[in-house]
Amino acid sequence: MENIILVLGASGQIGTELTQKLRLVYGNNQVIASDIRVANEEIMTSGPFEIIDATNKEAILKVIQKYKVTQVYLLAAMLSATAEQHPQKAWNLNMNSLLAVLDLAKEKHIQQIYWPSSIAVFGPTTPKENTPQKTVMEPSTVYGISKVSGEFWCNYYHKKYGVDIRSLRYPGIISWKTKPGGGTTDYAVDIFFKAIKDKKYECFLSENTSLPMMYMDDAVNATIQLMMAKPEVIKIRNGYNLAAMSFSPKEIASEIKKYIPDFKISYNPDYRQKIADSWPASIDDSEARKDWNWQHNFDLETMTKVIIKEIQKL
Ligand code: AKB
Repeated sequence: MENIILVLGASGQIGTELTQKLRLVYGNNQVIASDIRVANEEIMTSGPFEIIDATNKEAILKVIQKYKVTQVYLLAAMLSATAEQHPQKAWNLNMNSLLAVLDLAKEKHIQQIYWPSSIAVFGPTTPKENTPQKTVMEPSTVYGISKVSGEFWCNYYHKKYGVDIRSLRYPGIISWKTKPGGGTTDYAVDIFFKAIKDKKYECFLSENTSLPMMYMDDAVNATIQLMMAKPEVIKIRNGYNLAAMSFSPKEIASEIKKYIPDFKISYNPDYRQKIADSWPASIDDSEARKDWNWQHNFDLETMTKVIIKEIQKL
């Protein structure tokens, strides 16, 4: 049976690029993009688009039935920094959307789900370096609480109802096509735009705050690779650790200086520093590498080179 894919949250940072790649892989008309707001021009015109509130199970079901959807990628979410400002809204969006999609799979309307977890499932009591797959998960953020709870729900629906749910604990995702919104790792995107435009950047994290990060291309490839893997190789149903690189604001700034020598960074940590301090500095993703052959392609050096080149062309 052919795959018909629905992407919920296709206007967001990851949703935009994931939808474009899925359309390349599966064909434009096999991938239905959706969001609560309109998407960019290319997403709107290259294939079907529907306005959907991802917490509205009936609205999702309508679209599933209209297009005979087999797989749902649920990318709609409120990220860590915004979630701290709007805890109830974040909980409602992040949880109700996941439970709606899990129920639709349990009721056999769809066959497979992708849902992103995050390094935010970890907290201050988690080992900070090379954080293992299975370890203490006591998040101190609203976003982290929603992600850890979501992971438990994914595991539960898989074990109890046989739902084919797959998930990755994304590190900070860095891209240049669509900007992120409301995350703690967003500085690592903004820094490129400000470096090229203003030759200076004021960072909201302190200079030595090291966090796990990944270039968008690697994140999109990992996601599609995980979804294409045979069910028997997927040993973890709550969320695979996933890693590519770790760096601090000071380290990315010095990499950028190789291309923009007069670039200056200054530091003015705000409430997001506390969030970053509660997260791991590096991640052990050996289970993903072992189970479904995950490999990253970009490190800080290669990613910086590509992003600077691409932003300069804009
Ligand atoms: C955030 O900063 O909130 C996200 C994440 C690490 O999940 N990028």
